[in-house]
Amino acid sequence: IYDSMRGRIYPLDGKVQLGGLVEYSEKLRNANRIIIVACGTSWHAGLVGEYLIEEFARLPVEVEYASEFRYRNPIINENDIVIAISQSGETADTMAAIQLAKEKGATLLGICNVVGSSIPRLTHGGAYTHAGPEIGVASTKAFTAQVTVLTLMALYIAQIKGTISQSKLISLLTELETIPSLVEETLKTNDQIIQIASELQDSRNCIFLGRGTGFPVALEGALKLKEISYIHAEGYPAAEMKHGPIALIDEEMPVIVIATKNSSYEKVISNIQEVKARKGKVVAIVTEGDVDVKDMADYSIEIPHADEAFLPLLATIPLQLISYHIAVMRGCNVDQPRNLAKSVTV
Ligand code: F1P
Repeated sequence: IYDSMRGRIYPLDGKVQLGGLVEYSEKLRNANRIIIVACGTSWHAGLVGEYLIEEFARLPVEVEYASEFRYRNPIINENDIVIAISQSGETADTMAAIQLAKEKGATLLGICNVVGSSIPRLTHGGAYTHAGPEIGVASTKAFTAQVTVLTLMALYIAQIKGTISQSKLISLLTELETIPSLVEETLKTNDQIIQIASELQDSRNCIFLGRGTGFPVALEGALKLKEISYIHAEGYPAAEMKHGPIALIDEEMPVIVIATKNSSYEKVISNIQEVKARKGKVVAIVTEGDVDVKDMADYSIEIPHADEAFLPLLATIPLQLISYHIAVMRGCNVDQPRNLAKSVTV
C-alpha cells in the first residue's frame, strides 16, 4: 500500500493526499502518539517531523534511535503509530525496532527511498521519498526528501484531525510549491561558501547551533561535517549552550548558527552575542536582507525567506555545502568516507 503515485498536494482546494497513508487516516486520527524510529541522518529528519507534527497536528511524537530502542523494553501500544525512516530501507537497527513494534500490535508506517527494500515490505503503509539514488555514502538529498515527506505528513494529519485552519493549510501548501525555486536560489550561495570553507578547513572542532526546527538542522550539519571531513563537530539547541558547551568557545572555535528570521530570532541573536563575547568565529545562516546579523557575524550566508515550517528544507543546503567543500579541501573522499557503509545491515 506504499504510495506509488507519490504524495500529491492540491494547493487550490487545500488538501494533502499521501497515497500510502490514505488507508490509515482513521488510525492517524485516533492515534495516542507517534513513535519515530531511525538512525543517523534519518533520525535527524525524524526530529524535524516531531516538531512539525506536534506543532500542526497536536499529536505527541517520540523520536527514538532505533539502535537503542530495539535493545530496551519500550512501551508500545496498539494505538501507537510507529514510523520508520530509512534512506536505504535496509538498516538492521531500524528493521529490528519495527519488528518489535509489530509484535506489540502497533501500526507501522515507513518513509524510505529505495523502492521495494526491506522496510517498506515490513511496514503496513508509508511513503517513498523518490529522491533518486544517493551516490555518496552520507545521506544528503535523502534528508531533504525525508523532511519534505514529514512536512506533508504533519499537514495531512493536521488536516484529518482538524487542527489546522483551511486558510493556513492553503497558504502553506501554496508556499510549498515554491520551495524548489527557493532551493535553486539557495544553491547560488555556493561560491561564497567556498570562501568560508577555505577559512574553516583547518579547524579541529566546530559547533552548530539552532532553535526550533533549526536544532535538528544543526545536528545534521554537525553530522555531515564529521562524516565527510573528519572534523569533530557537535550540534546543540542554541539555548543549551549556556548549560555547558559555552565553555568550549574561544577564538579557535567556529560556531555555525542558524539565525533566520522566525519565532526564535531574537533569542538566537543573543546567543550570537554570547559567542562573539568569547571571541568565537560565527558563521550565520540568515534570511535574505538581514543586515543586523550580518554586522555581528564573521561570515553570513543568506537564504530566501520562507515560512518557519520550511526552514529545514533551505537551511540544510548551505550546511551540506560547507561540509562538502571543507572535505574536498582537506583531500577527503566525500563519496566514500572511511569506516562508513551506505547501509548498515548488521
Ligand atoms: C542510516 C545511516 C545514514 C548515514 C550512513 C549510515 O541509514 O545512519 O544516515 O548517512 O549512511 O546509515 P538509513 O537507515 O537512512 O539508510
